[in-house]
Amino acid sequence: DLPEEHQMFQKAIRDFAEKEVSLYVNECEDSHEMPMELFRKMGKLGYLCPSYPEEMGGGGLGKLGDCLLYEEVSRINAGIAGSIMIQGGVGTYAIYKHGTEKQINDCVIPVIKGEKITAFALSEPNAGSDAAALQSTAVKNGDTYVLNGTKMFITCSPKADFMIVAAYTDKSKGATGGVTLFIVEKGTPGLTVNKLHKIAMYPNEAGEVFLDECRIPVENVIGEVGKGFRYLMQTLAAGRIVHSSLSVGLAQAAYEASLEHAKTRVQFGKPIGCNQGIAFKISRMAIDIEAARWMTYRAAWLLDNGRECNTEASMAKVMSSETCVNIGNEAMQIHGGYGFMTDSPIQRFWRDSRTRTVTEGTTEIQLTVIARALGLKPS
Ligand code: COS
Repeated sequence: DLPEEHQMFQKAIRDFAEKEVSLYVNECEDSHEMPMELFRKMGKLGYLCPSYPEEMGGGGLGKLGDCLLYEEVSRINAGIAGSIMIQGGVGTYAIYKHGTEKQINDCVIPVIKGEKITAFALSEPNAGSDAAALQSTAVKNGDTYVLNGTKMFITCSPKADFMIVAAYTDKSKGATGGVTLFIVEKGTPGLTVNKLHKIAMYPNEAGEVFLDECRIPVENVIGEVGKGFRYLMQTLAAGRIVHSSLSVGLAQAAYEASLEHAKTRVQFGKPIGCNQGIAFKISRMAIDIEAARWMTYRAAWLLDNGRECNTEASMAKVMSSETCVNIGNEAMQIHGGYGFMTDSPIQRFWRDSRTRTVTEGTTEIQLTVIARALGLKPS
């Protein structure tokens, strides 16, 4: 079982998601915008960042708490869950772990309260899976750094009040010695964001971020200069765990709809679930969700207990995202023509689920991480 306090939180957040998050689904799916009002509401209730300590306004529930939140919100809407996930996840994690007290007060705490929005700007047009290939640069000039570069597919960037930006401060030292993380605030001269248009996860707004001679005070360096790539890897491992919980929640939604349809849709004089072909699909869904959920919780538990979790995070990511894609696909098959209708949630589950094996580190990257841990060197 989950610990008692986590069970209580799970119950509360499930109730909140069903009653409150559901109110924003149609509006966000139509507008392709994040629900800013919901963020503020959740911040006030202390629901936005359950992993952070209570003294900071969080729930003190560790990554396992984050997983429960994203799973329940994703069961209602994966796009909204995706935007929330950035806030207590990759968008603040490096500041929380390595930032100064001032950075935590100025950035992390307002995010926990739902007063500020953050984004995590790592990927670039030529640096997706190959994170070390990033080309953004930061050159020290007196008490500022001058940042130049382009960031791609940056979730929440169109609404971000600040973002964590990765750039090379010294290319000659390679990624592990030459990358530094910065806090770049909205309104910084030279910073522009161009909203991108996607086929899925509509409320999870994404943008292309341009940094043109952006002057950033040295106080906005996160942690130590040159340690950024290590912080990124740490951020991504934790990010893979919570990403998994979002996949579990979305798969759960598609499974529940499919189970209901299998019981109520009558063809040839009996519910379609009486056909072995359909019943077995539903059984498979139940098995895969069970496995993905517990792999995700276990990876979160390892992280919360200070244990090594890189491999388990990648394993959970592969299991949960592939489960989600498969279940999204099978849900479409089970629902037949009804699933294709734009007012059906099934087409949304199908579209949203397809993103899971691509975002936050592709399946191929996770398999590479796992293979390396097994002593193999796939190239
Ligand atoms: N915590 C702290 N440090 C970590 C770490 C973690 N969880 N994981 C790795 N590191 C360290 C390593 O120990 C290594 O340090 P040393 O050089 O001192 O040994 C350093 O970080 C670099 O790790 P690695 O050697 O594995 O780096 P690579 O360049 O070989 O990384 C992969 C290759 C593919 C793993 C990396 O580029 C990656 O994760 N790519 C996917 C990026 C991604 O997910 N993009 C989507 C982002 S959407 S938010």
